[in-house]
Amino acid sequence: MTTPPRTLTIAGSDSGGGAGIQADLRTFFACGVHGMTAITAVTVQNSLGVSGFHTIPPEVVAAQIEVVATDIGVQAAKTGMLATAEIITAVAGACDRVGIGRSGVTPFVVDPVSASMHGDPLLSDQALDALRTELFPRASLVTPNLDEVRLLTGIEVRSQAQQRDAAKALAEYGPQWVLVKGGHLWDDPECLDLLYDGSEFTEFVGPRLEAKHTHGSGDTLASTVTSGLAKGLDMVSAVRAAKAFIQRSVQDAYPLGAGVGPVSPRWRLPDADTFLL
Ligand code: PXL
Repeated sequence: MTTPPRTLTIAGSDSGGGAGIQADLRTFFACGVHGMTAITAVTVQNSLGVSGFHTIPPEVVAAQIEVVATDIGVQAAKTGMLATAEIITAVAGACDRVGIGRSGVTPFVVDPVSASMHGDPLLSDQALDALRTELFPRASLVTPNLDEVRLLTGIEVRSQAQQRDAAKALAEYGPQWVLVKGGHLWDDPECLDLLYDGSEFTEFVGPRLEAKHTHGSGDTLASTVTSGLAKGLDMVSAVRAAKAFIQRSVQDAYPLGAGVGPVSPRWRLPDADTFLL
């Protein structure tokens, strides 16, 4: 057997198995890459929300990145929940040392996770600034949803035209590409994800799916893009593939507990339900 492309997620654990590290690893597996983890925080979480979290010391986060990169190698990396400014600074330093991000050769997807879908904070207020100034300039791609756009830029997006303004504002922080996800533009009958490279826009339009169970959808999208980049796809192709992947995974989401269930890539394993029976 040959070794598959390797991807690294720098993110938090979701004890309920819906989002975060757990969603990323599931997606990496479904996309045919070997997933590795630098865990930043352990959340105490079920389908109803996050009731607390414990952060990992910044130097331990950095060390996780460095040991896997120097031995196993990383073809593309992503971030999820980073929790604190100190962790973000440690991640930026470790990524520079191993060539992840724009100062190196390894594509780096920064998903600026700031809160759970229930509104529970996953990032301290001081950390927003660190995200903008320390990670965005290193990012190959940033993937904010509209709530994150508001926190990061102050722009309240209510139309597709304002989505373009937001992409331009975010590009000022120095990422190579920006993907402004339109899923939270609830009145829009379609769902536009807008990709911007600082000069040109590429539109990815899909139907607005009536979905109750969408936990982990942002993580799954970013992990799919990361997998595509690890396999050598260009950014437009990786985002196009990821949009198709997340649409299908939202359709396959399942109920879990009393709250919100996770999106699921199990459609990639058609016989999983009957296997072992
Ligand atoms: O879906 C965003 C997210 C990322 N990472 C962790 C989370 C969540 C949402 O709840 O808990 C650890």
